[in-house]
Amino acid sequence: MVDVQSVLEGNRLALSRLLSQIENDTLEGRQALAALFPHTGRAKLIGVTGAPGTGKSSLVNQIAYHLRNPEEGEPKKVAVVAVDPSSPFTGGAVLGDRIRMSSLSGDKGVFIRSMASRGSLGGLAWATAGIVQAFDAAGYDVVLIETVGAGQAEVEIARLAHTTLVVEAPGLGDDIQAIKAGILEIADILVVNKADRPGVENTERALKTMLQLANSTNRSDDQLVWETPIQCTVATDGQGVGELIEQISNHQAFLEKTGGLTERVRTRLAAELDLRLREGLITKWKERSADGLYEEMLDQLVDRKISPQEAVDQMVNGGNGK
Ligand SMILES: Nc1nc2c(ncn2[C@@H]2O[C@H](COP(=O)(O)OP(=O)(O)OP(=O)(O)O)[C@@H](O)[C@H]2O)c(=O)[nH]1
Ligand SMILES: [Mg+2]
Repeated sequence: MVDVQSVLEGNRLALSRLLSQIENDTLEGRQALAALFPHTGRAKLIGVTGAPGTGKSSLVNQIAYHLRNPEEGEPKKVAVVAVDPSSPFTGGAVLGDRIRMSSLSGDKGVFIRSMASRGSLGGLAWATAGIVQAFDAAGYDVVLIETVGAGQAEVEIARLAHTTLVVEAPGLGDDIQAIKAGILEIADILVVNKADRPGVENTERALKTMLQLANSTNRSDDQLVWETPIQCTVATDGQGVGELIEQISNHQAFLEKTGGLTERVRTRLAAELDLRLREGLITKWKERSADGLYEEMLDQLVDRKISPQEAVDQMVNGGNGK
């Protein structure tokens, strides 16, 4: 049984158990998340994505360290979710991540969870959403979500975040193949990491050009447009990380001022509501319809006797007899 009260009180063992339940999508995990939901919505969610090896984990480590040891104000409680959908190739990297995070080990104000992909990528996106909610309810002020930016699932996961950092590095980006339009679109802040390496200026210039192109086509009359900043960092020694954190605060202030935060949260929750509604309706339909009807429809589709749309019309609007 998941001890919801202990999770709310910040008990790490209870939280850790809950995270496993969520990852395995158990009934218990779902029930606990439902009980915790009223206590969510407080954490700041920061997505960190980008091509493999650009330094995302090192950067997350640095950001977490800065938030734990601020120059002024109270240290923040920080949670990290590292999502690794390409685990067959980088199975070792997850462990590597943990080691790289070691400057934070032993710090009770930090909780790190690595997730490898199992089952569908879509499932991974929803499991990540659940894990983020659990951290939120457990009182973590900031949740950093690291994904390797490549496919749809990563973009879905990035959509969870209030502020998304897209991390680039010199060398990879000279012809900017690493940046697809989709990934640029989700960037609230572009980070050029490994700024100690040659070619930083080229990468920065190329990104600037791409941003200008994107902005000139997306120009709205709205004065309240967020101009995506480009921040150079060296994640191995922390250069530029203080400035990056400032940019993150600027973005969050911008979202609050313009109502964008509410809008993002609403869009995200609508996506979750749609997904669960679909799931619920399909289950209900199967319960109520005649045995074998679903398979029968599927057979007709396979034989090309009926189109998927026609099948759904029949299944929803009649023909199932109940
Ligand atoms: N020179 C230099 N090396 C860096 C910098 N940041 C990270 N690295 C190195 O780059 C390598 C990859 O760093 P990670 O932080 O694991 O990169 P990642 O993007 O998380 O990698 P994946 O999760 O495997 O995609 C490591 O050897 C880091 O030490 C930097 O600013 N400068
Ligand atoms: Mg990593």
